[in-house]
Amino acid sequence: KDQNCVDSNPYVEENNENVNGHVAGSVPRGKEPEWDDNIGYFIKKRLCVWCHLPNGQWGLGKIQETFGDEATISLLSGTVVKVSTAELLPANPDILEGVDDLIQLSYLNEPSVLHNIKHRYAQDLVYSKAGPVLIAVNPFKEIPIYGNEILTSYKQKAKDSPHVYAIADAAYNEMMRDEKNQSIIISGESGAGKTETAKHAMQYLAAFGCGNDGMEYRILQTNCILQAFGNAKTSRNNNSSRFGKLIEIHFTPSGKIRGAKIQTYRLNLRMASEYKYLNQSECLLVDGVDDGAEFHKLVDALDIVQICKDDQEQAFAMLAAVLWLGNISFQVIDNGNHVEVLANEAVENAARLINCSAQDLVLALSTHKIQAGEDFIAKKLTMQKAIDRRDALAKFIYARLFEWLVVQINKSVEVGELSTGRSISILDVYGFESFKNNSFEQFCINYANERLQQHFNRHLFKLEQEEYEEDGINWTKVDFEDNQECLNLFEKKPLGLLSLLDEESNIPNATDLTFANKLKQYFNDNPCFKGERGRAFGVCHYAGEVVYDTNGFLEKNRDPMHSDFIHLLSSSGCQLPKPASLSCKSGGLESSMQSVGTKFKVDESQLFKLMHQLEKTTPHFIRCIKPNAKQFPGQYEDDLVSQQLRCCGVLEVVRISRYGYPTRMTHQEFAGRYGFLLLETNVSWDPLSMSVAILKKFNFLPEMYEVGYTKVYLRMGQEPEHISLMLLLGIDLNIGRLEEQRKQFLLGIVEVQKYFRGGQA
Ligand code: AD9
Ligand code: MG
Repeated sequence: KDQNCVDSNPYVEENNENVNGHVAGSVPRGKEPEWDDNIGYFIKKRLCVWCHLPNGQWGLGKIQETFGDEATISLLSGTVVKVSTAELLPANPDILEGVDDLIQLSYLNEPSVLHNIKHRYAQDLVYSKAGPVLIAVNPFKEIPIYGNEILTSYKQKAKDSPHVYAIADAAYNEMMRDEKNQSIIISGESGAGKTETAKHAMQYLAAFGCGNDGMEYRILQTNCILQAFGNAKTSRNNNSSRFGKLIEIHFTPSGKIRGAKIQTYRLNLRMASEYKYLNQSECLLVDGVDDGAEFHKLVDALDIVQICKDDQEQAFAMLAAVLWLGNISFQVIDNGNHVEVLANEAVENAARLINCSAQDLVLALSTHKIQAGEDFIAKKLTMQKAIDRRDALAKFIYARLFEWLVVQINKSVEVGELSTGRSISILDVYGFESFKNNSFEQFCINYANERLQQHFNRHLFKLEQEEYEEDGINWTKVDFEDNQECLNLFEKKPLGLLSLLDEESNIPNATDLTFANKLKQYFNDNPCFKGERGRAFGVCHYAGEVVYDTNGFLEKNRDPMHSDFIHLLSSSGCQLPKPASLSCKSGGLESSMQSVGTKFKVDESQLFKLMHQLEKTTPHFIRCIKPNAKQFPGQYEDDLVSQQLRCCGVLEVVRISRYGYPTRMTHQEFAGRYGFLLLETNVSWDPLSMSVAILKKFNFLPEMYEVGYTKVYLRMGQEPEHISLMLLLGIDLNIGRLEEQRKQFLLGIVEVQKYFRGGQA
């Protein structure tokens, strides 16, 4: 590398605008003039800028003049506005409009990224790349980009535009090539399209991994069953998964599907507001959904995965028991202090279906056993406690039923001895959540996401750095500001949020308020923690700050299953899912019930197991984006999208990827493409020497490139002086210049044509 070719260009554009207000990493760089210094260049060249308008939106326009800190902008809409220069961000040249991969944008700022995704979305291009990550924006309508034909063209590499098929294909190929397990990690908020994306990925794998035994067909059918029992209509998604799922698909050495294994995570039965018995939602029909037809599909799927008719009958009987439980009501006695169960058909039916006596059920629902010396006495419950109990029992039975189904399905698609290095796991989990009111559920979900994010960061850096090292280039390791500190806040023992929550949950007189106060006392100085008023506290997550209300934290974290319940069900001989099969392999119903109890808690061990499993795979990431809250096609709400992009760290990823060397070409490619620009004859004609000669000739700044054994590595953000080469590379604002020249050239042709037409006329 020639150290003498440093030139003093004032326009080293390094795109370090920062949307989140912090710099993601520190990278050795050369001169780095502020964007302010570049404004003059933008005025001179009449280049477009984004300006933050008083209404909170971003407007695209050109700077007319600047005066001190104020700039006059003429918006493309025709209006002229005056804004502070601090509210301006550079826009990308037209030629970069709608690029496949955000990494290609010369300017990586929030409006540019939003605009790019929006521009693509308007043309039904719902997939884009953010470096190695696939972004999938939910179209909320059928678009003709799936099915066998398209699938085949991805397989044959006839198509390479961003697509979930391309991700599945990469996972499959890497598995075959490296004999290493792969994972496809799909995240995004509720309704963003995770489950649909997971299904498309499975379809792709099933199509190319199909053998002769129909196993792939059976695996696809599992979606239908789990969805029927595990999804519900919520205010955010008509078909919302109430469980997280990891499906591991195993392949033979020749790449055929052998079988699969499904694990589910925390069935979210605690969000009662979203999941109460059926009629309270006042919504029993969903447009475009034919429940009868769906039910037939379900029964077919149950047949295909070989759940026998008897078991199917019993599964539906258990559903009925849950519904009857919901109809049980209470009446007050003892001057309104306590309640007893109203004897009616609901009690009879529920008891019959659970297979216990009505009397036992009544006792379990309306009384609480407490120990008095050697004896237990039954104490009557208050109305609220009785209602909570009834609902807890219904949720519990439903959770058992669902678990039983997963066990049955796994039996049907069992792999036998697990192969190593030939599996692809697809993870469909809930993404980061930040609402106006955040409770225990968000606390658990965001903690899990904090862990996944760390997995994501580590992987991203590791991959990059390994390649650089192998190719022998100077690579100062990027110290990425990772989220370890936030994870420590959660996980440290004994002084972490989770330990303290467990501790407080076990203190008899503790309340949510005492818990919140304890946190404030211990974490006052922790930069990731923010004490808020009353019962609230804030956590600075990687995706932004979230304020949690501790109301209900202790109760939700405690084991909700009272011993009387366990007793009731274990002595009931409850019909379906037969207690024996219910309890999986380990012990009886009682032990499995306790494990469900603990599953409602923040389940660290489950998360650790999942992370451990994922860490052994090569990950592929998909971030799903929900373009509007109404589930309508064709609507793109800027605010909603930008909030999600921030939450899933898309901008960070692109930024990280660009701190490295996003443009890599083998010396053959590089020399082949630009060698003709070398007019000198004294260059030796081996590709590496030619690469070096090209870089020298065009005065590349030394900090902007590296020459490896096999490739040339270029950073983003080259400056106008390097026009010809960088134009050809197509990665910078130089492209704008090329575009200008092209426009001039085309205009010239038009003029010539006009001239001739005029002449003929
Ligand atoms: V939740 O966290 O489980 O509540 P998901 O899984 O992220 O959520 P889901 O996949 O269920 O969302 O998608 C929601 C709806 O969006 C689907 O029911 C479809 O109607 C719609 N959708 C999602 N992806 C696509 C797609 N690729 N093409 C067409 C889609 N419609
Ligand atoms: Mg889902």
